[in-house]
Amino acid sequence: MLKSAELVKTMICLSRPGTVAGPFAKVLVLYTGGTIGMATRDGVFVPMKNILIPRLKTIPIFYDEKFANEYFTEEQKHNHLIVQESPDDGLSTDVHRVVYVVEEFDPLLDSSNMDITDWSMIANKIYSSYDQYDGFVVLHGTDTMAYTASALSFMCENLGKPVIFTGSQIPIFEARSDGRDNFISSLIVAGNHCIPEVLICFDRKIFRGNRCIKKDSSRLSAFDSPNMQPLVTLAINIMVDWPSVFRSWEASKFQVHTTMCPNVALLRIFPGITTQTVRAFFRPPIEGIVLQTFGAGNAPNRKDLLEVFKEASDWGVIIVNITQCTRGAVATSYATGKALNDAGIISGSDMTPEAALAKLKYVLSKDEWTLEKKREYMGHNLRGEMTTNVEGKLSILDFELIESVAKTLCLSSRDEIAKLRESLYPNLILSASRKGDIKTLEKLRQTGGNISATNQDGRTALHVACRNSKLETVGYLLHHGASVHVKDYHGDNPLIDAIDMKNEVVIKMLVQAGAVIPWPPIKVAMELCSIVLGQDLNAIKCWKLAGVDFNSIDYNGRTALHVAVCRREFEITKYLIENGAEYTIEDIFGNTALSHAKKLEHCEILDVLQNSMDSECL
Ligand code: ASN
Repeated sequence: MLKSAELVKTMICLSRPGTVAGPFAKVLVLYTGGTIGMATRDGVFVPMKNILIPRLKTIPIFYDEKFANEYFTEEQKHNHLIVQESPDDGLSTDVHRVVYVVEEFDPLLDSSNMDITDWSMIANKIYSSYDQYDGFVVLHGTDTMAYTASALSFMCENLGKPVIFTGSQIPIFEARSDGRDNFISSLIVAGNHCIPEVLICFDRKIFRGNRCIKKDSSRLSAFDSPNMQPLVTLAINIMVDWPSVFRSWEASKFQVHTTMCPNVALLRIFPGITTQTVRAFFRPPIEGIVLQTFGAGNAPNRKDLLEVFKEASDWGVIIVNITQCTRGAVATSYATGKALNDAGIISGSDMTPEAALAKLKYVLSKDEWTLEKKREYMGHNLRGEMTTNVEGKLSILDFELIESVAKTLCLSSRDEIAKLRESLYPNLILSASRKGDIKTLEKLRQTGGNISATNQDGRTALHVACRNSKLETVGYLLHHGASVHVKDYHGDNPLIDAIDMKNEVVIKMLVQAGAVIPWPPIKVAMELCSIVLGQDLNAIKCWKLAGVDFNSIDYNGRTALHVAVCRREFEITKYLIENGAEYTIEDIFGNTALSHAKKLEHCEILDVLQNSMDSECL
């Protein structure tokens, strides 16, 4: 993997890993504290200075000693480490080995002791070394990791490189530590996958930092991202969900905003909460409150409470409503929720408390913004922290295509983007349907996409799902109101696609949803005649399931049965007869299926016709 020993030496001599191109990735590790580097003193875990790097050097995956002895200077050996190269580590050849530098904070902290000053320090460190590294790993205690990651996501403006927070539940020096896996995974991803986000890596998943909560104090899967799938899954392969990666809309340089407003609080509503308690929260110098309400954003519909909220909001306190539920978002579907909205409270959608607090601190500290702008921005998706489409609003940031087209066309206003969406969404919906990607379909639908929208050929997602036999997608579309009646430019509805694909299950689903064959009888008859010619009994059965009339006649007055008898197709004849085909229909030449059978002296077929005659007589 090494390009050449010479190149490596040059890199090390420069002592600036960021300047070297080639098969190495450069990662800066900011070690702030937390269990990962703790040891026991007097029976309790405490962060210990200067032990992490020496101990890492004794763990071969974290330190390739042979390489270091050969290429690192004595000075560099102090804090430069290199991930071990291993032929069987599952890394593909395009994954680079990682040279990393560890900077230990002083003092090292249990994360419960961290605050805004520490967040700013991390932000400043990233800023000052930004150009020299491919990515950043922050070793941090788990207790407040979601708070720090949320805060950093806002403090880092126009971030273009990965910043991955990680830590552990068991110190890295212990045999069963989860820290080794979390740390090595973070290093490899930070060095190799340019995800321009603040992330949390834990238990083989990497989440968007501002979507995380610490959900478990004892299990190794300590984090969850209840309203969003992980961005990276660390299995045999490293799978990045690229379309979900959030990217800054501004084509500006990376910068950090390190001031955060401290005057915010989290108020969790509970049954019977008194007005005095609520009033106490809203006393100066408070500037922002995250209100955690019941379910989909409801609070007691009490005049006294609403008055306090309204008064505070009128003074200029920004109040953001989020749910107490772990999963889901606030909405205004209940009168109790709507009353909050009317009192000037901003919907926080599906933000976590950690993200809502961090965002409020960030927005309130933006002195250059007016109060109106601050309020407006609290309701906007700034760093992928919230889903702004819950109430049918538009959030198209997730869709790379729209984002890049919007950028290319220099579109920025909501109206312009809405127009772009109108023209692109149908194709995105059809493409998701073709792939059977229900998740994306749902996202598109929730963001205002018309599930029955047509493409240039008049085809809908349902046409496409039927054509591609995507059973689940057909079910999803039907259950979300997709029309079974839309005809494309050939006059085909989705049922024709399903028949064409001979997918009996899909045909049944469509028929159950009210689909009917859209063709005129003459076209149906011609099709049936040609199917008989092709001896395709299965296709005939599919047409039957779709509700076809086997007595439809073509331009010569002939039915499928005429053709079946003439062609001596015994099985098909039998099937047609058993399914309502009449043998007495005369074509324009006066011939019936029966007369053909007699002329051809086809005994078996005559028997079938005879039997049917007999049963008719009974
Ligand atoms: N108390 C520790 C901390 O947050 C917990 C941990 O890291 N697992 O620093």
